[in-house]
Amino acid sequence: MLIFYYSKGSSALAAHILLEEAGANYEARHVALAQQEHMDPGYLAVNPKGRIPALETRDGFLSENPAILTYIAQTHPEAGMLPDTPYEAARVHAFNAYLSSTVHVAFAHFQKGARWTDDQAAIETMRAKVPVNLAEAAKLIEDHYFKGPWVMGDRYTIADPYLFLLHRWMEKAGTEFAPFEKLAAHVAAMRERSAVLRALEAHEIS
Ligand SMILES: N[C@@H](CCC(=O)N[C@@H](CS)C(=O)NCC(=O)O)C(=O)O
Repeated sequence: MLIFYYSKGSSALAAHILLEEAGANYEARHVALAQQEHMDPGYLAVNPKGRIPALETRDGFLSENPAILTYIAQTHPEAGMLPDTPYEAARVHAFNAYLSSTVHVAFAHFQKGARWTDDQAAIETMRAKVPVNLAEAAKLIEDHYFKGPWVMGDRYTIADPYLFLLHRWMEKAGTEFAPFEKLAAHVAAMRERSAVLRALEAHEIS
C-alpha cells in the first residue's frame, strides 16, 4: 500500500486527485504545515527537504510533485493517465516541469519570500510582482500549451490535476483568473469529476 503525506490546501492536492482517479490503494497521512510538522525528525526521514507532498512506495520514498504524479500514473497504467508515445509523454512532462520549476516557484515568492532574501523590503517587492508573473504564466499556458478540454486535448493526463492548482495560486495571490476563459472552463470541468471532489473534501476545500 502507498502512504501519501499531504497537507490540507497544499500542492499535494494534485497527487491526491490522481490517487483518487487511479483508484490507488493508499493511506493519506496529514502533515500540518502550520504546526511545522514537516520539520519534525519523523517527517524529515521521509523527505529531508521538509516539503509536502511525499509518497512512500514499496521501493522507497518519493518527493517532488512531477515525480509523484508520474509514479502514480506508471503504477496504474489501466487508468491511462500518461500518453503512450514518447513524444506525447515528454510533452506532459514538459508541461508539469514548467508548473513545478517556474509557476509554483513564482507563487512561492508570495508567501515564502524569506527563502530568497532577508531584506523585508525586497520580500515586499517580490511579493508585489507575483500576481503579474502568475498572469503571464496563465496567458502562456492558455495561448500555447492548453489544448482543451484537457491540457493534452481529449485525453485526461497527469497534467490536469497539476494545472488545477494554478487557479488556487492565482486566487491566493490576488490575480484575476476569470479572463483566462479556457483555463476557467478547465477548472469547471475538473470540479465535475468525482475523484476531484473526493480530494477537495479531504483538503476541506469547498
Ligand atoms: N518542488 C516541490 C515543492 C513542494 C513544496 O514547496 N511544498 C510546499 C507546500 S505546497 C511546502 O512543503 N512548503 C513548506 C515550507 O516551505 O516550509 C514539489 O513540487 O513537490
